[in-house]
Amino acid sequence: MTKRNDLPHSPGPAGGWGSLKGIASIFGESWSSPASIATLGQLNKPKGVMCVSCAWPKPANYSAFEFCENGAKATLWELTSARCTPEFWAKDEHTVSALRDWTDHNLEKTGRLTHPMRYDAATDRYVEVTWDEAFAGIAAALKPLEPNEAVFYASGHAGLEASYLYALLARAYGTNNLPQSSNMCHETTSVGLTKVIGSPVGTIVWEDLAQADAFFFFGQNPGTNSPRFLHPLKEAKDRGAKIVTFNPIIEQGLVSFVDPQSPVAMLTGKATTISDQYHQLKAGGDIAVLLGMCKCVVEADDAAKSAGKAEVIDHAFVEQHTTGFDAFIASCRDADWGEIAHESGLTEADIRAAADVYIAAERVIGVYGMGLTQHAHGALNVAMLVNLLLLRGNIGRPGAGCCPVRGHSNVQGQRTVGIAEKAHLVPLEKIDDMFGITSPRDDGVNVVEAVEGLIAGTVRAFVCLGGNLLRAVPDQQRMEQAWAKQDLTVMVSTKLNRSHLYPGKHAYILPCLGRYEIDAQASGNQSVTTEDSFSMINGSIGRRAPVSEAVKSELAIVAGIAEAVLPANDKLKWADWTGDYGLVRDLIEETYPEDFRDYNGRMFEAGGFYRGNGAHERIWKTDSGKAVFTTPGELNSVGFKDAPGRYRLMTLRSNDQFNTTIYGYSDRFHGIEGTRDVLLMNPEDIIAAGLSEGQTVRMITDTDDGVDRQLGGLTLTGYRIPRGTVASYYPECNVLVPIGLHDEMSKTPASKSVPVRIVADAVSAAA
Ligand SMILES: Nc1nc2c(c(=O)[nH]1)N[C@H]1C(S)=C(S)[C@@H](COP(=O)(O)OP(=O)(O)OC[C@H]3O[C@@H](n4cnc5c(=O)[nH]c(N)nc54)[C@H](O)[C@@H]3O)O[C@H]1N2
Ligand SMILES: Nc1nc2c(c(=O)[nH]1)N[C@H]1C(S)=C(S)[C@@H](COP(=O)(O)OP(=O)(O)OC[C@H]3O[C@@H](n4cnc5c(=O)[nH]c(N)nc54)[C@H](O)[C@@H]3O)O[C@H]1N2
Ligand SMILES: [Mo]
Repeated sequence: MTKRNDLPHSPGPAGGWGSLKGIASIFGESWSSPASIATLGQLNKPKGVMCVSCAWPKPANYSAFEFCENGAKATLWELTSARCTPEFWAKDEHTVSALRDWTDHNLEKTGRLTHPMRYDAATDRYVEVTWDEAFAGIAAALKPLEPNEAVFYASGHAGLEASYLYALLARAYGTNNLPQSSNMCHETTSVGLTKVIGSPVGTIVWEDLAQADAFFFFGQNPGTNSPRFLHPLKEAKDRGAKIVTFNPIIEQGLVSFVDPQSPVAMLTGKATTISDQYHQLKAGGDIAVLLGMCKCVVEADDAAKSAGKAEVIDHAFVEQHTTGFDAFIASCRDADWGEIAHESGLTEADIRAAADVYIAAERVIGVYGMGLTQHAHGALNVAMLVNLLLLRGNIGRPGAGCCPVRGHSNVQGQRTVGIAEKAHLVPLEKIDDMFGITSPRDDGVNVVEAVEGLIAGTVRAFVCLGGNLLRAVPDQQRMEQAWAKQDLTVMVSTKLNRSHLYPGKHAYILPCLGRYEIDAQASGNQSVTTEDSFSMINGSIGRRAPVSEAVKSELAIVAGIAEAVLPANDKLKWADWTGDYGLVRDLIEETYPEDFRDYNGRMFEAGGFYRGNGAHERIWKTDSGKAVFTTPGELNSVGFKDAPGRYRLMTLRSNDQFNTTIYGYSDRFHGIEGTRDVLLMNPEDIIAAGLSEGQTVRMITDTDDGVDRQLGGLTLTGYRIPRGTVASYYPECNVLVPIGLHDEMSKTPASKSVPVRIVADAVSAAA
């Protein structure tokens, strides 16, 4: 049942002195200036600056330091004093081909990009251009294309104002090809949750955290990925709430936490135990676990009924608010414990113990992340968690709900303001009316379809508002070849990354201001807004000097491209909008009046203003107008059959990275230091496979689609992980993920269950 952390590597608690050391090492590594420490003090507070790291909400009652280890790292990394200037590119050894041998870490460590650059094929390097030349060059390459041959990608960094205009640019140009980083992330939520509760986003708000009696964590790792979550969790534990975790590996933040903001805790080292139960299920085993837990709830309800006790299932809620109940509970009754145990890797007793906590709690929050979304049946994972919550009416009342934890700081908001490849999600008629354009009505491509289009040669131009798509997507090797065949690649970026190193025929790097910098425009210094995981909108004001006079804001870059590419149109006032972002917020409010009422007036409210969410009020915007119970057609979320020698690979994040940005090589929570080239495997599996710890191994993707996918040079490391499941780092493993392996409903790549074989490296090299 409750499993202690007795793995060979024994990291200290999350938070505590370890986190301060982690921050200090980035400070040294990125050569941030001492003044950047002052910026940390302004993070996530009203009229401060919203952290560029994750989308965890900002409490209205903030503390003196409302930032975490990773927010501090992201901030210091962006505020580095290193600069990647035109002189960098002029050095003999810095050809684009040579830079492909650099690590992700070293590429970004060259510092902030300072000047717009154009790729020069003759010398194989980027050379400086003026902004006007860059915009004219981009327009010349885009204009001859069929609009659907171009893709406008966004990573979830840019604020709501720039994002709204970016979507407008794409539609006025003629395409809904607006994929976003969430296509690799929580698209499973956007599609799967909408289907069952009619909301594409989580249903809880900040106050619910303080009222929940129990939290269930399925595949989300707050210690690394949303560390400020640990504070409300600690408070919940202090008042007696229970936490139950399902995760194939031990994540330290879910084990124990020392609050770095508590002097007593820091000096005494007194850690709070986070999880009361920690269940190490197999990767892909969540459907079985959730079915087992629901089975226990149904049994308990039956027993209560026959004993004349209070019901366990909230039948009044089920009756009034849901559909599909009868079929679902029939599947619970039919479910076989032997199968559940086999599919989950847990015992019946483990699952019953978790269900006991669920049943005893009046108010429950179900938290999840990539461990549920990045699977072939990811949407079913999400629907199963919703089933569990619906049984006891745990959605749409105080202290209860569904809490997908989002990644990038504005990833959710970008979707809210129109960065969407699905036409029906956007009020196109209204937009056409407002701007005198004709938006296309056909759906655009998501990330997987964009990659397929690249490989097929039907996508010929890519504009990227942030991100490092080439490194983030599956089938990376095939992508590199396809990416460089395009007519045009445009990257709006803050730092150098691998996506810059496979330039199309025409290629531009456009450096932008970061959120911490002063954004001076015609009407004065501008602020921007973002939306967090709880649908709260927050204003953010940059106060630091720009990295270089030659960089532009993201909004100004979008407007610059638009002016060069689009025909003249009196209603598209790019120059006015660039001069005053408040005008763009007025447009957003006009387009989405319910969500953004009095936008300019409310943007600096403490904790942000709430955009609202039907499911939070028990208004279900589903086809049936009710919340939906889903009868599972599968018992695991994996898209392939088990076979001898075939393992389920889950791709990991370290606490020393933010996605493809690798801050360093110290993953103290996983106990891995100095390298990322490791393969974590159960010691019994290592022996059974005839391998030995410390040996160098190679992973080979075990599919028969005719594509050879391999990754070698990995040190085999014995680890406390269930048999049959192995783990290694993202993004390095992306060469192994087939583009065709994705959630069936949303096409989110199945990065948490990739079928692999493992061989000794030398053997395979000789083969
Ligand atoms: N420091 C840091 N912070 C980040 C990021 C980062 O890279 N670094 N990335 C940001 C982004 S974009 C995102 S989307 C979020 C991601 O944050 P998370 O959603 O937490 O994502 P991961 O760490 O990829 O995976 C979450 C957990 O799922 C577990 N897991 C894997 N497979 C399974 C499974 O089959 N079942 C269950 N139950 N668990 C499983 C893993 O062990 C891991 O602990 O974080 C954001 N914040
Ligand atoms: N195997 C595997 N693959 C995965 C995942 C996984 O868990 N496993 N996770 C997936 C997930 S959840 C996500 S979200 C994607 C991430 O995919 P992306 O969002 O495309 O990638 P990032 O690494 O976040 O992008 C980093 C780059 O963004 C740029 N940047 C940083 N800040 C800014 C800014 O303020 N403005 C602009 N314009 N640019 C900026 C910098 O140039 C930096 O190099 O990867 C996905 N891929
Ligand atoms: Mo993400």
